[in-house]
Amino acid sequence: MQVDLRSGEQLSEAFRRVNPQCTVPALRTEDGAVLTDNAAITAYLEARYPQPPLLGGTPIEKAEIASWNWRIEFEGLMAIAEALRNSAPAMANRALPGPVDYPQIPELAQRGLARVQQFFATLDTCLAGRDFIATDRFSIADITAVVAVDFARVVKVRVDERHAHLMRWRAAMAQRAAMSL
Ligand SMILES: N[C@@H](CCC(=O)N[C@@H](CS)C(=O)NCC(=O)O)C(=O)O
Repeated sequence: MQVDLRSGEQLSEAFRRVNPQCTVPALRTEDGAVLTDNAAITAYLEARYPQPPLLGGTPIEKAEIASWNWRIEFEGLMAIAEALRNSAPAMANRALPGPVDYPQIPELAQRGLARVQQFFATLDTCLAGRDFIATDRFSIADITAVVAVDFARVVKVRVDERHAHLMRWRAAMAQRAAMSL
């Protein structure tokens, strides 16, 4: 099911019946459960389809990947959302996702932008001398980071020559078969 966020379909009665939190993504599993958080969907899919492991193999790999994935969500995706949602006229009163309206706080948009710049610098430092973000293998952290780096375009932040490692990594990610689906 496609949900058009621009026209507010996530707030419709039909979608509220699927996910009362009015957010995407939502995944209905084969046995009818509805999972409404990225973390839950990721955990379910890894358990259901364990190969290749995207959440790590060894205990320390699992920990490193969980740590980086959380940082990318918190320092990257949430910073972008903070910048966008507190400034875009189309999101007036929609500063947070969900069924409750919240007004924009312009200062949070400014802070969000600063955090996005810092996030790009953090990823660039992380990728110096390595091919993947969390471990020496491709993981969910790389997937989340591709989404975050690309999504930053909505607040006009792009990878440039200040981020040589990040640029190399993003070009390598583009070569992966799944990226051209
Ligand atoms: N609980 C969800 C929240 C995801 C989320 O915030 N989704 C945003 C789009 S990326 C959304 O549904 N926004 C709806 C809105 O802006 O009203 C998760 O962690 O996966």
